[in-house]
Amino acid sequence: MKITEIHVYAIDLPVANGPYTSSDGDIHAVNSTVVELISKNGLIGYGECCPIGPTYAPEHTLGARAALAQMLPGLIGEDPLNRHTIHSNMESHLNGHRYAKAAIDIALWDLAGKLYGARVCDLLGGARSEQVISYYTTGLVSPDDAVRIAMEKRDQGFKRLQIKVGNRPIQIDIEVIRKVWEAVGSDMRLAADANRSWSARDTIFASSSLSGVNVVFEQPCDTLSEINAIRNRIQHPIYLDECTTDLSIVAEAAGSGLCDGFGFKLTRLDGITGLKTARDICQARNLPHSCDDAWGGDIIAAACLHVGATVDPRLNEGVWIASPYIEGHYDEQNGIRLINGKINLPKAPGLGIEPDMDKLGTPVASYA
Ligand code: 0XW
Ligand code: MG
Repeated sequence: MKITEIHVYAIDLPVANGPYTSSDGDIHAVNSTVVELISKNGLIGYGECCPIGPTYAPEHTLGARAALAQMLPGLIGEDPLNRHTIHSNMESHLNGHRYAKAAIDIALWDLAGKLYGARVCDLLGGARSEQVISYYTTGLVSPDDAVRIAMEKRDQGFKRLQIKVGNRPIQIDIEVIRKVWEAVGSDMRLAADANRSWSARDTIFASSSLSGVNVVFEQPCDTLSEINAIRNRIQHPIYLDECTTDLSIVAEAAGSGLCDGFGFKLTRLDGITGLKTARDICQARNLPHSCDDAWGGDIIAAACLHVGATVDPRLNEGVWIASPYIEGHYDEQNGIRLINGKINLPKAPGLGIEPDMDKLGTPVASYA
């Protein structure tokens, strides 16, 4: 089998009910990139890459498109079932830019599933459940709004809440976390995500002020060195997110006890191939983790979901998807939907998403 055509699409995803807020700033719209891989026998695989603006992480939209333009011509004629060869091929054309490689990787899994007549979750070892747990993110809001959102989401069925904090006086962050804990603490697992913005000093202060409050600190500081320096000076569990820029760091952090869990990002870790390895590293060390991405439409959501469905339920922190912030779906019938804190796995082979090509529009680049 050979790849005969590749098309790249750019899709505007305005943030509905927005803006989406975090310590990295307000997001009003994102622009996603969809990759369509067509094989000689007519099978099609879809992948996607959707950085959330240029400040959350080094990944950014135009970087993804430039990286794809660098790699895609070299993939024509390759066997889409041989992921190892394709990853080597991508490495031979471009160092780094895992998020763009991830879009191709996702499309390869989708295509392989369609060829074998299996869902991606089945290729990954099998779904633990047909309904995968999710979690909700409050945004960077006032203590009263955070409590209101927490109670609303608890009542809707969410069992986990990520409270956005940072980039404001630490006393406000402490108040937000404490009030949410007092309102829903025993009903929901809580994480406070500063998205790198707390100093080591503020993290130590927050931890001592929140003694007895059952909350995980997700990516409190910017660098691994800062986190390492305060690791034994704080009482709260630490999860890494933005620092996990490759599998080597995941293996190092898991193996050395630098953290107590992870908020993984699918496209930061090379796609489904990398995220499943991260899943297995966590299984070996009993480390809880989520299977998220920064943003994205139905294709990213489905890819996260298929991996998330295979995570040991003891360790599963859920799959975060952007769908509450996106109007409509690439695939109106099978699009990934969040219902009462859970997400149903699609039934069809591959990712189970067949985008409406009218919604993807005209390709911004094509290779044959
Ligand atoms: C809540 N998320 C999974 C989505 C946003 O893009 C950021 C992220 C996080 O945990 O940092
Ligand atoms: Mg995070």
